[in-house]
Amino acid sequence: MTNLIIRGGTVVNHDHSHPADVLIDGETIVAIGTAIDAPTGAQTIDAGGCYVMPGGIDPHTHLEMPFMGTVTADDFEWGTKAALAGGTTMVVDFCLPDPGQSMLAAYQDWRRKSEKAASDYGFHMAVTSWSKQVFDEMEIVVKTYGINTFKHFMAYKGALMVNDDELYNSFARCAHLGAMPLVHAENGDVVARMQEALLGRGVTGPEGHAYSRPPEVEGEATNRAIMIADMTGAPLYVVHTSCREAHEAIARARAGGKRVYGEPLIQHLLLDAGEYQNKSWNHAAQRVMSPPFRDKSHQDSLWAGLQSGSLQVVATDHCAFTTDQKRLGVGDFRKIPNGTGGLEDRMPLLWTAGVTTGRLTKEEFVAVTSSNIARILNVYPRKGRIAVGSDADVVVWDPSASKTISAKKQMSRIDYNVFEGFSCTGGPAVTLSRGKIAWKDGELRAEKGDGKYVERPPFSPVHVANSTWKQQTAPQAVRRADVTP
Ligand code: DUC
Ligand code: ZN
Ligand code: ZN
Ligand code: ZN
Repeated sequence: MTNLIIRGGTVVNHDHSHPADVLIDGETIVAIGTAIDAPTGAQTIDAGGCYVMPGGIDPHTHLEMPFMGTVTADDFEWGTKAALAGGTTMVVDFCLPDPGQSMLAAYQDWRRKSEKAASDYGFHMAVTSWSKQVFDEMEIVVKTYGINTFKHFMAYKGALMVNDDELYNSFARCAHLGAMPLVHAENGDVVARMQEALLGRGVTGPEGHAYSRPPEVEGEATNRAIMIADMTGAPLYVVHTSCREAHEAIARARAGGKRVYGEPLIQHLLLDAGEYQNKSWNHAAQRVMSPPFRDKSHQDSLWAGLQSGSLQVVATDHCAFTTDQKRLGVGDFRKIPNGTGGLEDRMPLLWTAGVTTGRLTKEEFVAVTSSNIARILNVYPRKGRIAVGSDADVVVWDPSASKTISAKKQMSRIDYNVFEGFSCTGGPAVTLSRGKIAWKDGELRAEKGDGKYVERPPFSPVHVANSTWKQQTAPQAVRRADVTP
């Protein structure tokens, strides 16, 4: 096994920073300290002036995913190469069965597609319908596949959307299995009504997408999911929290003792609804995603949530489509494939907009890009910490690095970048993926297939035992909702 020593940097974890060298043996961190003797032949990385941080974890990607009549343009190879180039060493992708399709078949399909991954990766499983088969397969997904999270779409009516009955059944099943439900929280019935009304008034362009999905539809669905999860005793993770209404619902729930987590995206933190106004059709359509970009006042709420801890994770929802793919929606905004990219840019952008401005400390940066989600997903401290025994997923972060984001230089296979022209201060000088140099001085060294599948064990039943639902009249059997198919 090769040895590697990172000398002269400042180790930054979510709770503490200190100057130290880091010794790596093979895939694992084996020593941290100020006077480490490296074994002869160990390779040295000079981290002088740099921070030595746990590699980023992006818990929300859609790689090579069939969606809205097409397939996302970044596959596991290029999506994970983009991740590594930006300091992210693990992604968690959504395994998405068609409604009625076996989860087991979808899992096999995703394992096959992900063999190309250059970084480590895991999966969430989507629940897109409810049946005895789904009920039974969820147990296999948790116990055999090492997946402890199930995603639910409350929008995309007529395709992926599940109703409240299905949510209740699936959340209760999650609670029983020690798994956690995730929700895409938008009221899909109301969105469909608004889409029809807009088209009826002749609004067909990308701006109609944003008008049809106002913050109210997200706030309502977030509240509803929180209450349903609490009644089943399940914790809840709300993906792509984009607005004040959703953030407030999450903060209120947490203040009341509920285990609810919120995940803003780097896109919603930095881009606003002006991207859809007075812009070319292509420009606006390239930025169509759900939820859409919001007014700036919502961004302030999201930043405040990251600072106070009421929101825990910054992700990307990396779901990249080319301009040609976006043009499937010319004449009807409902047909514009929803999604934007961000994997390569998440960490440099968050450092620039968060740390260099004083909004976040460097420890908070590590928390929201890596450690918090490692804990939420139950892979900590194997991932998400610079510690002896942890995987050597390390980013040597140069706070003085500078770059201007440009589609011409990106790993992503699409022909534009929603952050085109943004200047970043701070970026990865070196990214190590389980001890291997994956990115160094602007050059990608990781190879297709270097990544490993990461299993995640079920959660402690403490989450279930601590449902805050206090309806005294409900018999215990109903409260625990030991649901049957
Ligand atoms: N939102 C997107 O923009 N793309 C993928 C799915 C989603 O919920
Ligand atoms: Zn979503
Ligand atoms: Zn998504
Ligand atoms: Zn926990």
